[in-house]
Amino acid sequence: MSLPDAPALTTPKGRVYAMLDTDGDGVASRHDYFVRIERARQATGRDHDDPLVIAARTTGERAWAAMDANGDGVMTYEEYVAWVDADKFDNVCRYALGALFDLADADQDGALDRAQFTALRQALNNRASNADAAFDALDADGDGRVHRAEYLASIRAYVTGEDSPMGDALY
Ligand SMILES: [Ca+2]
Ligand SMILES: [Ca+2]
Ligand SMILES: [Ca+2]
Repeated sequence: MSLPDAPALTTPKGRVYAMLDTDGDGVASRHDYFVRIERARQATGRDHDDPLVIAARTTGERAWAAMDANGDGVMTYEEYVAWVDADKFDNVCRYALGALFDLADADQDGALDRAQFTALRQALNNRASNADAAFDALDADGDGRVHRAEYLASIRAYVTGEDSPMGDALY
């Protein structure tokens, strides 16, 4: 298996892809993808049959099926770059990302506090070193909470290459 070109890891899509490659072997596999959901389940203390866990798996299955179009269990970096765009984010990714956000939102009010946000990021294989910076960037009004819509909008802007001040902090 060939690793993605090193420069790719400095681009938004390269960084997202690196996050999706949970075991770091250079290729995002189906196993990598669902390990992230399972880690989020464990980190948020939810049961396997929790409706939110089931929703995360269902939206995850849908997203993975779209990303791994040829169904070989692997989404190469080239496949990911060719696939992801604003339309895919709006119709596929946002549901999977939103369902993961909901796992961490213990009181289901649509916002995460710093501890919940950090735990979710770590479970999803985001870099731990910038968790505080990411939270501060997303918590624009400084009320100590990051809202679901802001979270999704920020990731969308980052992945689709729009100007995103918190993109670097997020990933
Ligand atoms: Ca991998
Ligand atoms: Ca594939
Ligand atoms: Ca909440």
